[in-house]
Amino acid sequence: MFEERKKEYHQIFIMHVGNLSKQSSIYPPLGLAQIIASLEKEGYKLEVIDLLFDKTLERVENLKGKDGIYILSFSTALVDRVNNIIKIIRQKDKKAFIMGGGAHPTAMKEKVFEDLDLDLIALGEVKTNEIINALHRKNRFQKLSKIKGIIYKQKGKIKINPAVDSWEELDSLPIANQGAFPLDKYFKLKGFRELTMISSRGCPHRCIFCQPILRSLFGSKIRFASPKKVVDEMEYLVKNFKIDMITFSDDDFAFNQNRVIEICKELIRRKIHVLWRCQARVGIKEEVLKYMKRAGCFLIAFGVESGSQKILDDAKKDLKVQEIIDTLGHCKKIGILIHAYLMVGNIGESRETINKTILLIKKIKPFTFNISITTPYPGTFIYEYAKENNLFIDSKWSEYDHILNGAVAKLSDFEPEELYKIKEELEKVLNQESERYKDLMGLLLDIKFMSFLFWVIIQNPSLPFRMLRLTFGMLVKKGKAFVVTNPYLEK
Ligand code: B12
Ligand code: SF4
Repeated sequence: MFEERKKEYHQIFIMHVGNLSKQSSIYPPLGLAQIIASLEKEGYKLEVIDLLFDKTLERVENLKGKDGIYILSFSTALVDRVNNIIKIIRQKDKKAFIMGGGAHPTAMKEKVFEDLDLDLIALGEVKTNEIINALHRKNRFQKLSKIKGIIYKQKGKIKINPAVDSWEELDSLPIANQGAFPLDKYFKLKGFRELTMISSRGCPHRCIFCQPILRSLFGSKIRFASPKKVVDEMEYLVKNFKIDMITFSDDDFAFNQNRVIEICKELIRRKIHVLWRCQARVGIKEEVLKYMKRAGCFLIAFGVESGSQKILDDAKKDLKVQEIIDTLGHCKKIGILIHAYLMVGNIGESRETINKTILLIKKIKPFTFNISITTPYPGTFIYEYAKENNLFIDSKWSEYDHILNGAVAKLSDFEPEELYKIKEELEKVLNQESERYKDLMGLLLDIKFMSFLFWVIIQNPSLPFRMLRLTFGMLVKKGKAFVVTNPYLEK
């Protein structure tokens, strides 16, 4: 079979289209790294083009692709850049087959073809191997017509295939090949060696600013990698890339708390000493938090969002303000640092609800934070709400970034300019209320944590220098450095 494919071999380009000057966090892209690993496993040779560090698109202009297959993955904020990239590819490679996937194409479906001259889009977790195999056959369109979850153009006509109805077990996937990207550039830019992992896919919750796009990406059920597979991958990252820390990208790492305990036990049993952090929903039990700390988890990021119960209820967060106070209080007691994701400008936001958020900040005192302006991304319930109620302000796709921009619709009492001011006001309160030095001292005085750190440093002797620089940077930048890790960000 492979021989047959080799005869009609196409060059395959994997393109990371990120934009350094417009991106708050910098990581090698996990979705593409996963695709690379799967294609390499099938024997395909790939050209990986990381455009993140390129201000201009000169490298795309210099590409020598002929009859190439181009794989792009992007969120809404990147649409304008993707558009420019596609235009250049079309000029250079007349027979190019350009495909896109990730959050934006999945949300927009066939409407994406109105903005972008793509040949095919993948809705969520589609098996890229099947598409590439089909493209290597003479009767490619006949083969494509059998693949679920794709929309493609055939002689200018849009063909919509049925949706994906079964998803792969995470344990059967190869480890994402993050090493295919220029990791040293990433590490140098950030000042520390950090990679991401994802140990579960999907989120069954129903928050209106986030769903149902996640269900379209990964299905409505949450899938988990087994504790063994998770720890195998952590060990692989430690051994191969000498990393300082691992950040889990799972939407809710602790959805299954027994699994978290099993992962921690496995890490402890195999004596794997690595620092890690994750994001999770409020509600993790104290016992689980204790295991996490013992196994190297030093920070948890929580979707706190608002101190107003009404805002939380209207956003269908299924969360009580008191639960936030309790879980974050347990973290403080146990000595796990807290990162709080907060939002301003949700539907119904008013001076009164902002004051409630300020009261909550005064209680939870997070170590670090970020505040986003509620952004109705395509594929979310609030996007539909904003559309139906004519609330959108005329914005470019590149402004759909809840951290760096975001006020693309008037969802609340506040005008966009007022939201930026409120964001600044909350930042001030967060910095005043934070107990950063106390939280850090807590870690330094924790004998068990320090002996864990001792073993981490034995394996990674240059870590203390980077840790000091990171901590110093974070204290100077007042709590935002963990999130805004990109010094080249355009203000
Ligand atoms: C982790 C994460 C990040 C990390 C990424 C770290 C990393 N190492 O990649 C960081 C912090 C960098 C990030 C940044 C942003 N993010 Co983000 N992020 C996520 C999160 C939680 C997980 C992404 C992930 O790693 N998934 C795991 C991988 C394996 O899946 P995947 O990327 O979807 O790829 C798979 C499939 O989709 C498919 N696929 C993907 N591309 C393609 C292409 C082709 C051709 C094919 C065939 C298949 C295919 O195959 C892949 C393997 O199975 C998602 C929510 C979610 N659960 O998806 C939000 C999410 C994608 N992010 C979102 C947003 C808004 C952003 C930011 C704009 C916000 C911000 N300012 O931080 C920026 C955008 C940055 C940019 N310029 O693109 C939104 C996107 C909404 C939208 N319509 O755009 C999401 C959906 C969250 C949400 N619900 O709002 N993010
Ligand atoms: S905001 Fe978090 S909890 Fe809510 S649906 Fe999205 S990922 Fe799940």
